[in-house]
Amino acid sequence: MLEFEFSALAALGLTPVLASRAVELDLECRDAAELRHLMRIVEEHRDGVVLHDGRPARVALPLQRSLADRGHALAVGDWVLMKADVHGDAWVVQRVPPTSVIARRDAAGRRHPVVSNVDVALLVMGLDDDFNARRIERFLALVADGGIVTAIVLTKADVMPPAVVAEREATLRARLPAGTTVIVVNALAAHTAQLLQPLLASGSTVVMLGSSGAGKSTLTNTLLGAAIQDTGEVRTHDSRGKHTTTSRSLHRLPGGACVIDTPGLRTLRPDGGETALAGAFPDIDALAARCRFRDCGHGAEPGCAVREGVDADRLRNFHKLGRELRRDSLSLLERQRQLAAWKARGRATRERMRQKRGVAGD
Ligand SMILES: Nc1nc2c(ncn2[C@@H]2O[C@H](COP(=O)(O)OP(=O)(O)O)[C@@H](O)[C@H]2O)c(=O)[nH]1
Ligand SMILES: [Mg+2]
Ligand SMILES: [Zn+2]
Repeated sequence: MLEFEFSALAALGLTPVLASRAVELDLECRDAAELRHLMRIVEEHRDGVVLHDGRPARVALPLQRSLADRGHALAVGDWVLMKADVHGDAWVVQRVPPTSVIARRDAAGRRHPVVSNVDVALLVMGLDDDFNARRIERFLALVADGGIVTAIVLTKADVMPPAVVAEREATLRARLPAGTTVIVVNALAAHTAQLLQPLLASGSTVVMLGSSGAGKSTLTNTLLGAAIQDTGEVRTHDSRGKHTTTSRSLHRLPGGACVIDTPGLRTLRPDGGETALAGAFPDIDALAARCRFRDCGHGAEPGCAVREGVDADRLRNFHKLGRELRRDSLSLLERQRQLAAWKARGRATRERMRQKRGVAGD
């Protein structure tokens, strides 16, 4: 039996789709009479999670196993079914299939979810030495797959000379497809919350992504109107922040949206194949139709409309990300083949053992 109050949870980002998925999942649970609660994960730690009522919970082993088998894991933002045991300890027993997932791959090609059930992604980048157009394109590829509204937030406009701010903003706007939202802010200033208001609809979930020191936690605090998230001093010689935010966490804003602050992602490799790439580079996708050759690789081919119409460094980054994505999906296939081979070998060994025992027993 599932207990939840829709209107109360809607303020935390619960949608009708997620609620009906939760009800379905509850009906599938073996013990129909057992009381389960619909909860959202707001923090993630090594040994468990924190639920939206502040309660720490551990993840039941069967769920851990079934998620791992499918290459999934729980993330902040996930809706889950929780039950309390006889000691009153909370256990996460089911995960409601999320409506959106942002995942990255590590250097070995393994997939790691970053956050679930997100409506808006704010790609936060400093206008200081943190500024890097290629990295923004990488972040755009990271979030391109899930129907997530994306805005680029350029911070530290207050500490940079106005000419540099203007030049960097213009560079980015010229390079990215028209219609990309770019907002220039001082993350410390209270009025920045008003600038971002159109992206913070009540009941929606917003995630802050960006490298360490970019101003994600500062922005989170400004939106919250309170110093909740730790912010770090930046080492002055290279603008890199220390990793002060160690786990992702979800907060409710006064205006009714939820915001998820994240630590800087060290290895930022987008997940998802060619669709993520096409989603992040819609201009290239559109121009490709006008290339002379239908199978144009936008390399050295004559009559390439992409090479003509797209910033050269952007095109180089597109090719680089494409190579990475293909390599990752290849190594994933390779791992799946290995796993299948191990399983088959295990089955064969068990079969031999059984036959041996059978022979011995005769
Ligand atoms: N002056 C100024 N400082 C900022 C701005 N954004 C971030 N900072 C500072 O940069 C440092 C790193 O910010 P933090 O929010 O911890 O970065 P995070 O790693 O992305 O969470 C902190 O000392 C902030 O005060 C900004 O827009 N203007
Ligand atoms: Mg932080
Ligand atoms: Zn071409």
